[in-house]
Amino acid sequence: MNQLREEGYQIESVPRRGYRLIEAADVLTAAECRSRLAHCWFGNTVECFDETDSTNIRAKHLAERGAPEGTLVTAESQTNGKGRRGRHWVSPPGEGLWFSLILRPKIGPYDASMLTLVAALAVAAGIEDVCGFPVQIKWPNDIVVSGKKVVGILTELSAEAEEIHYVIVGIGINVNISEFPDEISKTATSLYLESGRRWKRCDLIVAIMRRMEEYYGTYLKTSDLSVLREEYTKRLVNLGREVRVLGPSDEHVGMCEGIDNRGELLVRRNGELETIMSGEVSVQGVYGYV
Ligand code: BT5
Repeated sequence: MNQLREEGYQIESVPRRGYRLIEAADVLTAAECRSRLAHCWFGNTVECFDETDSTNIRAKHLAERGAPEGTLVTAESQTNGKGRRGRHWVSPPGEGLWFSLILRPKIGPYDASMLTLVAALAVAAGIEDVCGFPVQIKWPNDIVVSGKKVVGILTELSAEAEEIHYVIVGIGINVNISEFPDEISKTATSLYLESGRRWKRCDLIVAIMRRMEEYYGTYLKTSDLSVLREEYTKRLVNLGREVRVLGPSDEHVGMCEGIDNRGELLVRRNGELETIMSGEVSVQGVYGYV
């Protein structure tokens, strides 16, 4: 009984009769993911870690050893969760979804940045399938609810000049987190905080894998976002707002007019329309995070 309680099951002792299970724990197991994704190509191979440094690092090791496209790696907690450009990703145990997916697309390395936008669309649609409330995308890789970040995506690539070996799409979702550290408490939120109810993480990961397979298939037909652009633009929180574009050496402000077929952000500045590539810059709202 103590072992089950430690794993998160809520168990009540009933005098003279034994024990009663009050609430099943929200445990994420490889067996459950695999069986619920049986008809899906994504999730064909699943590894669930209890604690690990970063699921992107684990997925990378598996990819180097030949793991197939669609391999899914999850962790209950990460000690070295990674954001972009060396930033840290807060990944406490049991309350979030921290996972990575291995892809092996036959596209050129320069097209890989679009996969972050494809993943953002799939995660947004998967969350809506399960939770039923609308979520938006902050270009290129954040999902936001009520103007706060609920998901971050980190896409990493191993490639030669013309050929991709593999892509790791790392996704962090704040599912049932009720409190954040001070440094992100103003900009971060969770599905629980936004809805007042707890969500089963396996339901979410299954919905997202299904959507990912669908949107990835659509993307591969053209190797660009021509088909997905309209849907992405509908979800784009930056659309029609002033954005601050922070480059490596300068920063400027312009009006966001959407994305182009390559997923670059269209920003109008002094009458001129410029395209912003995601690798080089960060984009913020003029008055805060969005
Ligand atoms: C990201 O970076 O948003 C990408 C995050 C990817 C995390 C996943 S978890 C599974 C996989 N394994 C990994 O090691 N990583 C991936 P970026 O856009 O650079 O945003 C990072 C910034 O978000 C930080 O500097 C904080 O300000 C903020 N942040 C950190 N943890 C957060 C959280 N849990 N929720 C919301 N914001 C957070």
